[in-house]
Amino acid sequence: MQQLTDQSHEIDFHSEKYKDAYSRINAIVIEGEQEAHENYIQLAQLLPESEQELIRLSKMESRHKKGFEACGRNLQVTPDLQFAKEFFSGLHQNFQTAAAQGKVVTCLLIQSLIIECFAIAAYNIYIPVADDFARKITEGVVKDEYSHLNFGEVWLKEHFAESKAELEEANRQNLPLVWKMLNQVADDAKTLAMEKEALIEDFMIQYGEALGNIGFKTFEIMRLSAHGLAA
Ligand code: Y39
Ligand code: FE
Ligand code: FE
Ligand code: FE
Repeated sequence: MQQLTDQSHEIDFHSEKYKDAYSRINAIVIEGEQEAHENYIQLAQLLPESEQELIRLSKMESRHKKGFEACGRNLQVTPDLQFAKEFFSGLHQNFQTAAAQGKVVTCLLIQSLIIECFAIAAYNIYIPVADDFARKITEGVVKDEYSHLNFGEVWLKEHFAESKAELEEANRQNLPLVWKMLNQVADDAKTLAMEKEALIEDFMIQYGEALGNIGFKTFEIMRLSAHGLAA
């Protein structure tokens, strides 16, 4: 079984090319985990009835950040955090604007659906091609990310009728940013043996499933997905 899934034996984790690409991808993950930590603290303030649970999720995100910092150190790579901040600036800005307006549905769509699905796709595709140290860390992290996605699904399912219009608008505004982000890192991801097509496929499967779980019908999911692509 290990032989079938582990493609990492062909990768030179210490080549300059690998480490250069890793300095950006590792930074994206570290910055993403930091922003996810902050986003769940803000969500805890917006949703007092789920405060304890959301603080728990925010603490998991800090642990993820520490784990990925260790992955960078293990390969003697310095993460390019400036690049990563710019990489997330669009989603970050949209989350902050929504939070300031108390738009909890938009905040949940951005963090608990879009960003969590992006993380799950990236980590699933990374695990079979990661170095041994990073693979163990990432396997632990991805389990947590499914539980974060689940939080968003459950809340939005319970409030589906009154959230639907805001979800559609938030999807239209934020899904195109994901394609832009994916294109921006496609070359670096490829250097880490992660194919863009595989990332897109995994993301669309996770995101489509999530939309279905909260109550969208299949034809609506197709429309929501296409809006993202076309914009
Ligand atoms: O909820 C979370 O922990 C998510 C913040 C972390 C985001 C990870 C973003 C991964 C994108 C990597 C792109 C690699 C091709
Ligand atoms: Fe911030
Ligand atoms: Fe995380
Ligand atoms: Fe998460």
